[in-house]
Amino acid sequence: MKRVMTIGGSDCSGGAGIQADIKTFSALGVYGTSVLTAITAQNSYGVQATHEVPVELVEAQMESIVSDKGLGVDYAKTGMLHSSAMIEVVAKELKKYKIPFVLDPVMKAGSGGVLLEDNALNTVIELLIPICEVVTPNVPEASFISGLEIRNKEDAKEAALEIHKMGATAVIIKGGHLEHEIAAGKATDLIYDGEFEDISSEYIKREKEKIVHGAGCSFSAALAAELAKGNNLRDAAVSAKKFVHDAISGGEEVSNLIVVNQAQGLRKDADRYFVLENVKEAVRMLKNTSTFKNIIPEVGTNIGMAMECAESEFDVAAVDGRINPTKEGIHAGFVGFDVSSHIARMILAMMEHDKERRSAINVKYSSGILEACKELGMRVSSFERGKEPTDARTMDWGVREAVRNPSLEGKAPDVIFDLGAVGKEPMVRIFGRTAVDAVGKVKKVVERVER
Ligand code: PXL
Repeated sequence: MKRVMTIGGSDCSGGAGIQADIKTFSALGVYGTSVLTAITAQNSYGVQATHEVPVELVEAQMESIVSDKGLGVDYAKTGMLHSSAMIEVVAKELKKYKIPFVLDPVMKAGSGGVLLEDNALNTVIELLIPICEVVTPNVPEASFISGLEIRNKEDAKEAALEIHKMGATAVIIKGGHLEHEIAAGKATDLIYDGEFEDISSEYIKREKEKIVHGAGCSFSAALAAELAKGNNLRDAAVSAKKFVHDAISGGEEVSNLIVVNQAQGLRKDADRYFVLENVKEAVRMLKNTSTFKNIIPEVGTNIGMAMECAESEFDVAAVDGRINPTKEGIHAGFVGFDVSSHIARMILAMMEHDKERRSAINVKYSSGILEACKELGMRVSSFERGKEPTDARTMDWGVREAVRNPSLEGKAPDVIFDLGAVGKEPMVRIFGRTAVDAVGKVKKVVERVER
């Protein structure tokens, strides 16, 4: 495993600084070490206090990591360095051990607090820019470093050339601050390492946007992690940008704040796998329930489950070609994503009302089945196909109708049935948190019906 060392300040609010770096390193599969240069007291309103760590202790932390045969460093990144004296010692150590590093020229916190003293910018330019592999200013930082006003992309190019002349091997000026880009819904990073290149992504505008804090730190940490793994600058920058994009777009709501979620990509992949395995397990349970075949409707059964963050049918797993009774027992097609629009739309419509209710299965309609559901204490609702508007899609419309039933008092139903129409078989749909949960309900229903 590659080892990446961050040198920067603590953000007690957990959004930026060392905390963001460590989360990013873990998410990207590198081993993170951290050298603390300062402790900040901050929250979503601003930085309330800062205390610099003595420079001797910063030097000692770096020596401890570097001198250990087991630990060591493959790559580093710097964040909040605060003062000239700090920059001097950090530069000395990085140079002494020839550690390649990403320089994030942090000057201000997202909330406006000072993270670099005014007179220290010259020391960054003098001592760190000439020895870094890549420097990652945002537009205001690039403007301060180059001394040039940046209003558009041409200005950004001028600034990048200027900073490159100062000795940085490569410069990445992060977009996200240029008005016309934001207006066009884009955030474009400009890379210069002798040649120019743009990396664009969609600009994510969140309602509580000012709260999104730590994106810059996560970007430079992700860049250091990807470079440590041996990727070239362009590939590393593309990966780092995607990482931050996902962390922001998948940002978590913590009470009334939205925080950057560095684990978003991992969680999404894990959930995709969980959903797939859960539906497979549910299908195995159905196959092992011999009486289940008695409640399979004419059109067959399907069972599906959606990912937590499901946006479309692509995020819902189900059985390809449905589950049908055969002479040998119950037959089911393979389980995969995006194989049943019907069940997917039913679940997505339910999740508009209750995000936790991610699974559905359809079974035959009979008064006995419906009675059994009610006796088991399930909340039952229905819709009438006759009332369906001509331009509606049955499942989306039907679920939304059934969910609105005032007798539910705002709670999500466990069961939605309809009595069919000409050429349309009546149907019962049972919902659950997971596919296994939904099948658990189905099993109870069949047991009761068979009694
Ligand atoms: O985003 C840069 C940054 C770096 N380091 C610390 C910070 C911040 C921003 O708030 O607090 C400690």
